[in-house]
Amino acid sequence: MMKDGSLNELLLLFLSKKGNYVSGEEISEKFGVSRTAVWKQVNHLRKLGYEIDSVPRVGYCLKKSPDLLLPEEIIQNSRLEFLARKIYYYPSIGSTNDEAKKLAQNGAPHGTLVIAEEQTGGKGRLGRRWVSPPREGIWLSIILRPSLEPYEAPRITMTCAVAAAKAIRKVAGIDCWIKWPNDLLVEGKKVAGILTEMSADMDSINFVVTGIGVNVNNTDFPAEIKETATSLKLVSGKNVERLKILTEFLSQFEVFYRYLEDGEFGKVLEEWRQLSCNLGRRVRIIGRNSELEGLALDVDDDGALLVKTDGGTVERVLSGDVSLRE
Ligand code: BT5
Repeated sequence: MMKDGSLNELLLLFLSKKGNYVSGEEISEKFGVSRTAVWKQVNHLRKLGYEIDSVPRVGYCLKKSPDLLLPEEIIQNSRLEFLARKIYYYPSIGSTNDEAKKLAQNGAPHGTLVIAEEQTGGKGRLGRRWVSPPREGIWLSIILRPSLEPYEAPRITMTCAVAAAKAIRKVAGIDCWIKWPNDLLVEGKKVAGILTEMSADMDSINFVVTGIGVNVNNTDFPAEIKETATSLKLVSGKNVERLKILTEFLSQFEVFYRYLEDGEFGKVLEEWRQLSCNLGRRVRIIGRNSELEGLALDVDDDGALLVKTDGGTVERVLSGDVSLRE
């Protein structure tokens, strides 16, 4: 009934009949296992936090799920096409991006998801740390095999940002903004970050791993990010269902990713512009070896930020960290 790596069929059955009783006999017949084996599985689910009623001679009834990001929950609660055909789920892992890269190198298909309840070595850009405490946020990587040129890869980060900002707005009802190139902000603080990594040669992409971390129910952050980070719970004052944010994000991602693949990136760009908190504002961009200040005019097809400097020239900035000025 439950082998490692495969879906838990009993959980799928309970989820599909949530709130209704299913008899132990029906379950043991369906899966060809003993009633005791069913009982053991039910207890296993209870240990995970599932509230399951059992009434003698009537059966079992799933009353409440614990908001875990289990593959069965994602499948049951969304209608996805290319994402989530394969989902790797870990209660704890170093970094979902690192795991996804390994899986991709070993041939994992387009759309594979890697999800963890906790990351012990979550990564930001340039080797920075990404704080990823257990069950408080969404720590997810998506393996993609896009038909894009390597220089077009930043489009994937933009697509991801649009999908995440829209999902947060829709599910949590919170004004969420995109800060170029890879942050999502709420009330001026960072609520999510995106890390896109790529394996490519000169003119073709082998695979892309796009990782996103969203602070959902965090109530506290380590000292070094206390002033700059926030979560959906801190902003809304209430718990937000991670599973709802995740499934909405995945379905938005499918919609916008399709535009990207169909040569309609303009549609993604249009949404990105609407959701951007940079455009029309003064920015200071700190690159690896340089700094630049000016007015953020627009973003182009390749994800570059166009900045009008005080000298009047327009610079095309491909990467860096932005601080917003007045
Ligand atoms: C990012 O980098 O914002 C990309 C974060 C990507 C995280 C996801 S989680 C799933 C996947 N697996 C991974 O290992 N990573 C991806 P960057 O722009 O470099 O920002 C990093 C900086 O954000 C840090 O130096 C901190 O200042 C701050 N930070 C760290 N953890 C944070 C958090 N949970 N919330 C807000 N800010 C954080």
